[in-house]
Amino acid sequence: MKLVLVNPRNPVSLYGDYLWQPLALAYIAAATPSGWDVELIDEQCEGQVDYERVDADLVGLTAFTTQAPHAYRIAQRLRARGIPVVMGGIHASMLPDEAARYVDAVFVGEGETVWPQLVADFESGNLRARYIGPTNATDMIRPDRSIFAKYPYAYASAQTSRGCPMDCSFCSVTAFNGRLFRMRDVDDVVSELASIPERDVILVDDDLNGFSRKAKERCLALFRAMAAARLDKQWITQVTINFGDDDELPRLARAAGCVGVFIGLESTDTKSLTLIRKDGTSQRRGVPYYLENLARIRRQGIGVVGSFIIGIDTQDMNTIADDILAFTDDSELDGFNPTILTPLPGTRDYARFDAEHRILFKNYPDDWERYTLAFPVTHHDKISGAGLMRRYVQLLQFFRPERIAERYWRTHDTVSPEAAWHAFLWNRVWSNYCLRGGVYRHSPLAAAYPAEVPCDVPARPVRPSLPPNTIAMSRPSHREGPSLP
Ligand code: B12
Ligand code: SF4
Repeated sequence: MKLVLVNPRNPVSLYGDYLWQPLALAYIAAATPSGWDVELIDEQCEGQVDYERVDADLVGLTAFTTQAPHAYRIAQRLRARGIPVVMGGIHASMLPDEAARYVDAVFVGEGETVWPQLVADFESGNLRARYIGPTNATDMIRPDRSIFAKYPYAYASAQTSRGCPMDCSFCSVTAFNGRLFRMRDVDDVVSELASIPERDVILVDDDLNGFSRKAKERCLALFRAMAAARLDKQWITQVTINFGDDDELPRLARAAGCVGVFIGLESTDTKSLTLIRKDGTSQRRGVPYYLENLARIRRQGIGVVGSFIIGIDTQDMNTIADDILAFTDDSELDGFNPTILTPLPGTRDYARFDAEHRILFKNYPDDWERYTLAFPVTHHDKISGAGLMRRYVQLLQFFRPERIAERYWRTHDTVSPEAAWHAFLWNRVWSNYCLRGGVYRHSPLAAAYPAEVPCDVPARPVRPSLPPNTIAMSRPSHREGPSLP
């Protein structure tokens, strides 16, 4: 019997170049009974796939929300050929009734424990319409990464914890994975990492360091064990800003191979951090807290990608883009993840915007393709959709190629060469996104970029990389740039 697992392409692809192994499907592959052949089709790597030629007894689809409409089209094509389709992942878990209209079985929740039952039901001709996996399991099986061998991913992926105790209003993690922060056994994680041949790894945890003392202790133990095992990895992950509360976590993380962290900073004003319910210290202290902690993390040789949201009700829409860009300068942020507030299914933001009748695009499922986080889908009293897009394009100035080169060398000289490389990969993907498949490809901004940012170390700018303070004073303003659409 043959199982084909599909990661559908995001049609308004956020990433021109896909770098990361979709770990969920390796867990499903591992949970599949022996005797089955398992093959992965990752459209993010393949582009167009001819589903008339796909040979399978059963197909498993995964999808983020923006991928869902395309996933449904794939299901229709396969089912027309008599191939049964199961869909799981975050979107199907949040909206199982919608998914049920397009597939034979919907899988809600985490897959490992209940997938073998689904396969057994399928083998006996009793496939049910819905399966529910638990989201409180603490034991995790090892993913079967052999399915990734056919694609040239830049990062292997692994996971050391699940769940998040916070409940930020825009995020679906707590609704999906639960509030319980579930931590894997340290030795098990280290031995799994040791079995990964690739040097570069993304730990796809929602929040590697968590918020409790217990979570921090586990993190310290994990880093010590990773360092002692001399894994020789360069890894990146997501943490929360409290990762930089003292030197200890970042110092040990670096010794364990950490080269970059992604942090949701979200906004530069404390009112907005309160509205979206970030952690208490961020709500209270905001930017000064961010600056202190980012400096502490970067001092240890770890680069930081900061994620921001525009379109929060309490933000000043006249200044927010300038404020965020000024923060990227002041903090010397190595990489950037700008987003527009988007009510994703299952989140508190979705419930609120919907109750206030402010969601503009509700022709579902097709309109889910607009929920890229780079396109305004809600109504605001203070700013029009076009205005919000202009602000967003303004933020994209961060990715101007000459700035990517300048930033690469600044991170190289002041943080670490490894941090520079990994932040560059992130920024490069985003630059290509501005240029190619993205929703902003028709903006005059795109014309100001070269056709593609090559995947090579950028040439050192003629102006030598300056020490941080001097750069801050002499760097050209982000506000200079091509005129906005
Ligand atoms: C790592 C990560 C990334 C990484 C890598 C993603 C990748 N390679 O797939 C990067 C940084 C690239 C990324 C980018 C984005 N991400 Co992201 N990301 C995550 C994160 C933290 C973990 C995902 C993961 O790999 N988990 C580990 C695996 C094992 O868990 P899992 O995916 O849940 O899979 C289990 C179950 O869902 C189920 N399952 C999954 N698929 C299937 C299929 C079948 C057939 C079955 C039976 C079961 C099943 O079984 C699996 C094993 O238990 C999640 C948060 C989360 N908890 O999901 C956000 C999350 C998925 N991301 C999210 C978003 C919004 C984005 C971006 C759009 C953000 C942005 N603009 O920057 C982009 C879009 C990327 C794209 N595809 O175009 C949202 C998606 C919400 C939604 N409704 O779509 C999430 C949920 C976070 C949030 N804020 O709510 N992301
Ligand atoms: S945004 Fe981060 S801290 Fe907030 S709930 Fe989601 S995973 Fe947790």
